[in-house]
Amino acid sequence: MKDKIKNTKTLEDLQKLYSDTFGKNGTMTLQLKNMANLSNDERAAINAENSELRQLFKEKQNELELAALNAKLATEYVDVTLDNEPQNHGTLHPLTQSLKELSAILESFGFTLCTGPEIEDDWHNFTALNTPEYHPARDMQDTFFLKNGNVMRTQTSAIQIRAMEKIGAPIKIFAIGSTYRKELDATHSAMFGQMEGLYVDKNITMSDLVATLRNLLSRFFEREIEIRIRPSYFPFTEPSIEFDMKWDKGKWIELGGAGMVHPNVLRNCKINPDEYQGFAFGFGWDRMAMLKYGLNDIRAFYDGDVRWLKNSGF
Ligand code: FA5
Repeated sequence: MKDKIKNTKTLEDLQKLYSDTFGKNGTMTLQLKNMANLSNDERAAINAENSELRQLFKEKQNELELAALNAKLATEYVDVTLDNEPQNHGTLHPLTQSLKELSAILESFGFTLCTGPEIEDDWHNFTALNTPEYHPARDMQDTFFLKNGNVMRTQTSAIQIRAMEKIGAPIKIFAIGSTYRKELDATHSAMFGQMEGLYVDKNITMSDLVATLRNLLSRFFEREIEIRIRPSYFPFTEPSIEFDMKWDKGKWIELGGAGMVHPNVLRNCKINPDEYQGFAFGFGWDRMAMLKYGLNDIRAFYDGDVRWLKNSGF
Protein backbone atom coordinates (compact mmCIF):
# COMPACT_ATOMS: atom_id res chain seq x y z
CA MET A 1 0.00 0.00 0.00
CA LYS A 2 2.76 2.43 0.90
CA ASP A 3 4.44 1.83 -2.44
CA LYS A 4 1.14 2.22 -4.21
CA ILE A 5 0.70 5.66 -2.63
CA LYS A 6 4.25 6.66 -3.46
CA ASN A 7 3.87 5.60 -7.09
CA THR A 8 0.57 7.35 -7.72
CA LYS A 9 0.91 9.83 -10.57
CA THR A 10 -2.31 11.85 -10.53
CA LEU A 11 -4.59 13.45 -7.96
CA GLU A 12 -7.53 11.46 -9.36
CA ASP A 13 -5.73 8.15 -8.80
CA LEU A 14 -4.76 9.27 -5.30
CA GLN A 15 -8.33 10.17 -4.54
CA LYS A 16 -9.47 6.71 -5.66
CA LEU A 17 -6.82 4.98 -3.58
CA TYR A 18 -7.84 7.08 -0.57
CA SER A 19 -11.49 6.01 -0.96
CA ASP A 20 -10.42 2.37 -1.27
CA THR A 21 -8.50 2.70 1.99
CA PHE A 22 -10.52 5.10 4.14
CA GLY A 23 -13.93 5.12 2.41
CA LYS A 24 -17.03 3.45 3.84
CA ASN A 25 -15.83 -0.04 2.93
CA GLY A 26 -12.16 0.86 2.65
CA THR A 27 -9.53 -1.62 3.78
CA MET A 28 -8.38 0.46 6.72
CA THR A 29 -11.95 1.39 7.69
CA LEU A 30 -12.84 -2.30 7.93
CA GLN A 31 -9.74 -3.11 9.94
CA LEU A 32 -10.52 -0.30 12.37
CA LYS A 33 -14.09 -1.53 12.69
CA ASN A 34 -13.05 -5.08 13.49
CA MET A 35 -10.48 -4.33 16.17
CA ALA A 36 -12.70 -5.32 19.13
CA ASN A 37 -11.44 -8.85 19.41
CA LEU A 38 -7.79 -8.14 18.71
CA SER A 39 -4.97 -8.00 21.23
CA ASN A 40 -3.56 -4.72 22.37
CA ASP A 41 -0.46 -5.14 20.26
CA GLU A 42 -2.44 -5.86 17.15
CA ARG A 43 -4.60 -2.78 17.76
CA ALA A 44 -1.55 -0.61 18.31
CA ALA A 45 -0.10 -1.88 15.02
CA ILE A 46 -3.29 -1.06 13.10
CA ASN A 47 -3.51 2.42 14.67
CA ALA A 48 0.10 3.10 13.80
CA GLU A 49 -0.47 2.00 10.20
CA ASN A 50 -3.62 4.15 10.04
CA SER A 51 -1.66 7.26 11.07
CA GLU A 52 1.25 6.47 8.78
CA LEU A 53 -1.00 5.94 5.76
CA ARG A 54 -2.89 9.18 6.40
CA GLN A 55 0.40 11.02 6.64
CA LEU A 56 1.60 9.47 3.39
CA PHE A 57 -1.62 10.40 1.62
CA LYS A 58 -1.28 13.97 2.81
CA GLU A 59 2.32 14.28 1.66
CA LYS A 60 1.53 12.75 -1.71
CA GLN A 61 -1.45 15.07 -2.15
CA ASN A 62 0.72 18.12 -1.43
CA GLU A 63 3.36 16.86 -3.86
CA LEU A 64 0.83 16.24 -6.66
CA GLU A 65 -0.94 19.57 -6.09
CA LEU A 66 2.33 21.43 -6.29
CA ALA A 67 3.26 19.60 -9.50
CA ALA A 68 -0.14 20.47 -11.00
CA LEU A 69 0.29 24.12 -10.05
CA ASN A 70 3.77 24.28 -11.56
CA ALA A 71 2.53 22.70 -14.78
CA LYS A 72 -0.24 25.29 -14.95
CA LEU A 73 2.15 28.18 -14.27
CA ALA A 74 4.45 26.95 -17.03
CA THR A 75 1.71 27.23 -19.65
CA GLU A 76 -0.62 29.95 -18.38
CA TYR A 77 1.72 32.88 -17.81
CA VAL A 78 0.76 36.47 -18.66
CA ASP A 79 3.09 38.40 -20.92
CA VAL A 80 2.85 41.88 -19.46
CA THR A 81 4.88 43.33 -22.33
CA LEU A 82 2.18 42.51 -24.89
CA ASP A 83 -0.12 45.34 -26.10
CA ASN A 84 -3.42 45.35 -24.29
CA GLU A 85 -6.75 44.85 -26.01
CA PRO A 86 -8.15 48.27 -27.01
CA GLN A 87 -10.54 49.44 -24.30
CA ASN A 88 -13.60 51.52 -25.11
CA HIS A 89 -14.37 53.54 -22.03
CA GLY A 90 -17.33 55.87 -22.16
CA THR A 91 -16.67 59.47 -21.17
CA LEU A 92 -18.82 62.43 -20.32
CA HIS A 93 -19.70 64.73 -23.23
CA PRO A 94 -17.68 67.98 -22.98
CA LEU A 95 -20.93 69.89 -22.46
CA THR A 96 -22.05 67.62 -19.63
CA GLN A 97 -18.62 67.92 -18.08
CA SER A 98 -18.67 71.75 -18.23
CA LEU A 99 -22.23 71.87 -16.98
CA LYS A 100 -21.32 69.83 -13.93
CA GLU A 101 -18.30 72.04 -13.23
CA LEU A 102 -20.24 75.31 -13.59
CA SER A 103 -23.09 74.03 -11.41
CA ALA A 104 -20.71 72.93 -8.69
CA ILE A 105 -19.07 76.38 -8.66
CA LEU A 106 -22.37 78.29 -8.49
CA GLU A 107 -23.65 75.97 -5.78
CA SER A 108 -20.51 76.67 -3.77
CA PHE A 109 -21.39 80.41 -4.09
CA GLY A 110 -24.82 79.68 -2.56
CA PHE A 111 -26.92 79.65 -5.74
CA THR A 112 -29.65 76.99 -6.03
CA LEU A 113 -30.51 75.23 -9.29
CA CYS A 114 -33.92 76.02 -10.82
CA THR A 115 -35.49 74.67 -14.00
CA GLY A 116 -38.21 75.60 -16.48
CA PRO A 117 -39.79 74.26 -19.68
CA GLU A 118 -38.14 74.53 -23.10
CA ILE A 119 -41.46 75.41 -24.71
CA GLU A 120 -42.31 78.71 -23.03
CA ASP A 121 -45.29 80.99 -23.04
CA ASP A 122 -45.02 84.59 -24.12
CA TRP A 123 -45.30 85.90 -20.56
CA HIS A 124 -42.23 84.12 -19.19
CA ASN A 125 -40.03 84.41 -22.27
CA PHE A 126 -40.84 88.04 -23.10
CA THR A 127 -43.61 90.03 -21.46
CA ALA A 128 -42.68 89.54 -17.79
CA LEU A 129 -39.09 90.27 -18.80
CA ASN A 130 -40.21 93.81 -19.61
CA THR A 131 -40.48 93.00 -23.30
CA PRO A 132 -44.20 93.41 -24.09
CA GLU A 133 -45.64 92.74 -27.53
CA TYR A 134 -44.43 95.21 -30.18
CA HIS A 135 -41.41 96.02 -28.02
CA PRO A 136 -38.56 96.42 -30.53
CA ALA A 137 -36.26 94.31 -28.32
CA ARG A 138 -38.18 91.20 -29.35
CA ASP A 139 -36.25 91.45 -32.63
CA MET A 140 -32.97 90.99 -30.74
CA GLN A 141 -33.55 87.25 -30.68
CA ASP A 142 -34.61 85.25 -33.74
CA THR A 143 -37.43 83.29 -32.22
CA PHE A 144 -39.03 79.97 -33.20
CA PHE A 145 -42.77 80.51 -32.74
CA LEU A 146 -45.19 77.62 -32.27
CA LYS A 147 -48.68 77.71 -33.82
CA ASN A 148 -50.38 78.11 -30.42
CA GLY A 149 -48.47 81.31 -29.65
CA ASN A 150 -45.85 79.65 -27.44
CA VAL A 151 -42.15 79.88 -28.31
CA MET A 152 -39.09 77.69 -28.09
CA ARG A 153 -37.37 79.32 -25.12
CA THR A 154 -34.91 81.90 -26.51
CA GLN A 155 -33.22 82.56 -23.19
CA THR A 156 -32.94 81.00 -19.74
CA SER A 157 -34.04 84.39 -18.38
CA ALA A 158 -37.56 82.91 -18.59
CA ILE A 159 -36.57 80.74 -15.62
CA GLN A 160 -35.80 83.88 -13.59
CA ILE A 161 -39.46 84.80 -13.85
CA ARG A 162 -40.70 81.33 -12.93
CA ALA A 163 -38.38 81.23 -9.93
CA MET A 164 -39.32 84.72 -8.65
CA GLU A 165 -43.02 83.95 -9.08
CA LYS A 166 -42.59 80.83 -7.02
CA ILE A 167 -40.03 81.86 -4.40
CA GLY A 168 -40.32 85.65 -4.23
CA ALA A 169 -37.50 87.62 -2.59
CA PRO A 170 -34.82 87.24 -1.36
CA ILE A 171 -33.74 84.75 -4.02
CA LYS A 172 -30.40 83.39 -5.21
CA ILE A 173 -30.75 80.90 -8.04
CA PHE A 174 -29.12 79.67 -11.21
CA ALA A 175 -30.56 77.89 -14.20
CA ILE A 176 -29.07 75.89 -17.00
CA GLY A 177 -30.84 74.80 -20.11
CA SER A 178 -31.16 74.56 -23.84
CA THR A 179 -32.29 77.66 -25.67
CA TYR A 180 -33.34 78.04 -29.30
CA ARG A 181 -32.86 80.68 -31.96
CA LYS A 182 -32.96 80.75 -35.75
CA GLU A 183 -29.19 81.06 -36.11
CA LEU A 184 -26.54 78.70 -37.44
CA ASP A 185 -22.81 79.20 -38.08
CA ALA A 186 -19.54 78.20 -36.41
CA THR A 187 -20.25 80.26 -33.30
CA HIS A 188 -24.06 80.17 -33.36
CA SER A 189 -26.18 77.08 -33.03
CA ALA A 190 -29.98 76.87 -33.41
CA MET A 191 -29.97 75.07 -30.06
CA PHE A 192 -27.41 76.14 -27.51
CA GLY A 193 -26.94 76.09 -23.78
CA GLN A 194 -27.44 79.12 -21.58
CA MET A 195 -26.70 79.55 -17.93
CA GLU A 196 -28.47 82.17 -15.89
CA GLY A 197 -27.82 83.59 -12.46
CA LEU A 198 -30.17 85.71 -10.35
CA TYR A 199 -29.53 87.23 -6.95
CA VAL A 200 -32.18 89.53 -5.47
CA ASP A 201 -31.92 90.76 -1.91
CA LYS A 202 -31.54 94.02 -0.04
CA ASN A 203 -28.40 96.01 -0.91
CA ILE A 204 -27.15 93.94 -3.86
CA THR A 205 -24.96 96.05 -6.15
CA MET A 206 -23.15 95.94 -9.49
CA SER A 207 -19.91 95.17 -7.70
CA ASP A 208 -21.47 91.95 -6.34
CA LEU A 209 -22.30 91.06 -9.94
CA VAL A 210 -18.80 91.76 -11.24
CA ALA A 211 -17.18 89.83 -8.37
CA THR A 212 -19.48 86.86 -8.97
CA LEU A 213 -18.68 86.78 -12.68
CA ARG A 214 -14.93 87.12 -12.15
CA ASN A 215 -14.84 84.39 -9.50
CA LEU A 216 -17.06 82.09 -11.54
CA LEU A 217 -14.83 82.40 -14.60
CA SER A 218 -11.58 82.11 -12.63
CA ARG A 219 -12.80 78.94 -10.92
CA PHE A 220 -14.04 77.44 -14.19
CA PHE A 221 -10.86 78.15 -16.15
CA GLU A 222 -8.67 77.36 -13.15
CA ARG A 223 -6.67 80.58 -13.36
CA GLU A 224 -7.13 84.27 -12.64
CA ILE A 225 -9.44 85.62 -15.38
CA GLU A 226 -9.57 89.31 -16.20
CA ILE A 227 -13.02 90.52 -17.22
CA ARG A 228 -14.26 93.65 -18.94
CA ILE A 229 -17.76 95.03 -18.79
CA ARG A 230 -19.33 97.17 -21.49
CA PRO A 231 -22.57 99.13 -21.41
CA SER A 232 -25.31 97.32 -23.29
CA TYR A 233 -29.05 97.00 -23.50
CA PHE A 234 -31.48 94.31 -22.33
CA PRO A 235 -35.09 95.22 -21.58
CA PHE A 236 -35.00 93.27 -18.31
CA THR A 237 -31.92 94.88 -16.75
CA GLU A 238 -31.07 98.48 -15.96
CA PRO A 239 -28.23 99.26 -16.20
CA SER A 240 -27.29 96.49 -18.62
CA ILE A 241 -23.83 95.27 -19.44
CA GLU A 242 -22.11 92.75 -21.62
CA PHE A 243 -19.08 91.02 -20.20
CA ASP A 244 -15.97 89.80 -21.96
CA MET A 245 -12.98 87.90 -20.68
CA LYS A 246 -9.36 88.29 -21.63
CA TRP A 247 -8.12 85.27 -23.52
CA ASP A 248 -4.99 84.35 -25.50
CA LYS A 249 -2.79 87.18 -26.76
CA GLY A 250 -4.88 89.74 -24.93
CA LYS A 251 -7.92 89.05 -27.13
CA TRP A 252 -11.27 89.87 -25.49
CA ILE A 253 -14.01 87.29 -25.86
CA GLU A 254 -17.67 88.15 -25.39
CA LEU A 255 -19.40 85.75 -23.03
CA GLY A 256 -22.80 87.06 -22.11
CA GLY A 257 -25.10 89.71 -20.79
CA ALA A 258 -25.96 90.91 -17.32
CA GLY A 259 -27.19 93.81 -15.29
CA MET A 260 -29.31 94.96 -12.38
CA VAL A 261 -32.81 93.49 -12.55
CA HIS A 262 -35.21 96.07 -14.00
CA PRO A 263 -37.80 97.31 -11.44
CA ASN A 264 -40.59 96.38 -13.89
CA VAL A 265 -39.42 92.76 -13.86
CA LEU A 266 -39.50 92.69 -10.06
CA ARG A 267 -42.95 94.24 -10.09
CA ASN A 268 -44.16 91.66 -12.64
CA CYS A 269 -43.14 89.00 -10.13
CA LYS A 270 -44.81 90.80 -7.21
CA ILE A 271 -41.53 91.87 -5.63
CA ASN A 272 -41.30 95.43 -4.34
CA PRO A 273 -38.41 97.18 -6.14
CA ASP A 274 -38.21 99.82 -3.40
CA GLU A 275 -37.30 97.08 -0.97
CA TYR A 276 -35.35 94.63 -3.10
CA GLN A 277 -32.83 94.87 -5.90
CA GLY A 278 -30.53 92.41 -7.52
CA PHE A 279 -28.44 91.32 -10.43
CA ALA A 280 -28.92 88.79 -13.21
CA PHE A 281 -26.52 87.37 -15.76
CA GLY A 282 -26.80 84.97 -18.65
CA PHE A 283 -24.23 83.43 -20.95
CA GLY A 284 -23.74 80.67 -23.47
CA TRP A 285 -22.01 77.97 -21.51
CA ASP A 286 -21.26 75.86 -24.56
CA ARG A 287 -19.00 78.71 -25.68
CA MET A 288 -17.22 78.48 -22.37
CA ALA A 289 -16.84 74.74 -22.87
CA MET A 290 -15.35 75.39 -26.33
CA LEU A 291 -12.81 77.77 -24.84
CA LYS A 292 -11.88 75.55 -21.93
CA TYR A 293 -11.40 72.46 -24.06
CA GLY A 294 -9.98 74.19 -27.16
CA LEU A 295 -12.82 73.29 -29.55
CA ASN A 296 -13.65 75.58 -32.44
CA ASP A 297 -17.02 74.61 -33.92
CA ILE A 298 -20.08 74.83 -31.68
CA ARG A 299 -22.12 72.63 -34.05
CA ALA A 300 -19.92 69.59 -33.35
CA PHE A 301 -21.25 69.48 -29.79
CA TYR A 302 -24.65 68.48 -31.07
CA ASP A 303 -23.75 66.21 -34.00
CA GLY A 304 -23.34 63.14 -31.78
CA ASP A 305 -20.29 61.97 -33.78
CA VAL A 306 -18.36 59.53 -31.60
CA ARG A 307 -15.16 60.01 -33.66
CA TRP A 308 -15.24 63.74 -32.84
CA LEU A 309 -15.85 63.01 -29.19
CA LYS A 310 -12.84 60.67 -29.11
CA ASN A 311 -10.60 63.25 -30.79
CA SER A 312 -11.79 66.11 -28.60
CA GLY A 313 -9.57 64.79 -25.83
CA PHE A 314 -12.33 63.29 -23.71
C1 FA5 B 1 -29.53 86.96 -23.49
O1 FA5 B 1 -29.97 85.90 -23.95
C2 FA5 B 1 -29.91 87.47 -22.16
N1 FA5 B 1 -31.02 86.71 -21.66
C3 FA5 B 1 -28.73 87.42 -21.21
C4 FA5 B 1 -29.00 88.16 -19.94
C5 FA5 B 1 -29.42 87.47 -18.83
C6 FA5 B 1 -28.80 89.54 -19.86
C7 FA5 B 1 -29.67 88.12 -17.63
C8 FA5 B 1 -29.04 90.21 -18.67
C9 FA5 B 1 -29.48 89.50 -17.57
P1 FA5 B 1 -27.89 87.34 -25.52
O2 FA5 B 1 -28.89 87.23 -26.58
O3 FA5 B 1 -26.78 88.29 -25.73
O4 FA5 B 1 -28.52 87.65 -24.08
O5 FA5 B 1 -27.25 85.88 -25.29
C10 FA5 B 1 -26.39 85.64 -24.21
C11 FA5 B 1 -25.25 84.73 -24.66
O6 FA5 B 1 -25.77 83.52 -25.21
C12 FA5 B 1 -24.39 85.31 -25.76
O7 FA5 B 1 -23.41 86.16 -25.26
C13 FA5 B 1 -23.77 84.04 -26.31
O8 FA5 B 1 -22.71 83.60 -25.47
C14 FA5 B 1 -24.88 83.06 -26.20
N2 FA5 B 1 -25.61 82.90 -27.46
C15 FA5 B 1 -26.57 83.70 -27.96
N3 FA5 B 1 -27.03 83.22 -29.15
C16 FA5 B 1 -26.34 82.07 -29.38
C17 FA5 B 1 -26.35 81.07 -30.41
N4 FA5 B 1 -27.18 81.13 -31.44
N5 FA5 B 1 -25.48 80.03 -30.32
C18 FA5 B 1 -24.65 79.94 -29.27
N6 FA5 B 1 -24.60 80.82 -28.26
C19 FA5 B 1 -25.42 81.88 -28.31
